[in-house]
Amino acid sequence: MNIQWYPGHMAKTRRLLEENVKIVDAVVEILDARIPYSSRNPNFDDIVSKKPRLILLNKCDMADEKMTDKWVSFYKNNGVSVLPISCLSGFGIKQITPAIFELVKDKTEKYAEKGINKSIKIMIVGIPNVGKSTVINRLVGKAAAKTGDRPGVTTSKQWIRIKDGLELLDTPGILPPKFEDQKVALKLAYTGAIRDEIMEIEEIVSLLLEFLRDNYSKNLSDRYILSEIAYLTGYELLKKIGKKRGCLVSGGEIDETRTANIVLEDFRSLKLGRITLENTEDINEQ
Ligand SMILES: Nc1nc2c(ncn2[C@@H]2O[C@H](COP(=O)(O)OP(=O)(O)OP(=O)(O)O)[C@@H](O)[C@H]2O)c(=O)[nH]1
Ligand SMILES: [Mg+2]
Repeated sequence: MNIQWYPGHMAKTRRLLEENVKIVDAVVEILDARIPYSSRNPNFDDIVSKKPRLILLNKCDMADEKMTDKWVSFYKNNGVSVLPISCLSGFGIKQITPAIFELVKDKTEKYAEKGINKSIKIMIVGIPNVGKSTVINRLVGKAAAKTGDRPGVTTSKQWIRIKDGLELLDTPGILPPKFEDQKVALKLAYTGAIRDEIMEIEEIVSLLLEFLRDNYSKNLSDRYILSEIAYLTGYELLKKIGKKRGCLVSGGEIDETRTANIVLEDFRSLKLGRITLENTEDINEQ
């Protein structure tokens, strides 16, 4: 299996980020709380390295609460400013603006000394579909930026002024040009950062089922009313779920593609519960 996606517009976006980083005061990087390691694009470290940075772990409403706490401590212990948030529930949203001003404190103090009245410019970056535009809309209090439940919704830059002397730059999501590790690519596929059309869905969902079997077995067996799943492979689990759901093609065979789509949709719509796909302890093995 090989998941790869780097269309031409991503190279264009990289240039856009490189040009605009020069004129911003700080960068807010948005991650998906379900994959706080895999949703980091290592390229951002090169592009935005010289600017103060705040990390937002978005979509906390979908992630395992205990794991989110662990990830927040992990980043804090590594000296990174981080806030867990949810655009859906509103959790943590009020803390974002103060955290941004804390980040650029030196600059605003200098402005104040010199009597300069200049707004602070922030660039929002992140891989596709993590909620960059939604965070901006939350902060501005209206639908100023286009959002959507698929990767690649924002296609160019857009400056949005929010109340407190802050201007935010929305940017398109970009993935690294190459996935060094297919495990990372897989998690991006589950969470919707990579277009579904390019994936071998039965295979990737079988692997998701193995992860759930090992880490969230109760969620899995409750959802599909399964028993004794510990020794089943992901593919066997897929077949079992297909049978339970009556996903059959003519001739009585299980419709694996349809079943895989059901499971993926259940995962993405929280029907399997709040799930975090990676642990702070795993990342050394990545
Ligand atoms: N459950 C949940 N969904 C969210 C949250 N934030 C954003 N979303 C959803 O995630 C999807 C993607 O949001 P966008 O804001 O368009 O993501 P983006 O990062 O701007 O994506 P691109 O512009 O394609 O790179 C939308 O369906 C949002 O409604 C959140 O905190 N929780
Ligand atoms: Mg967007």
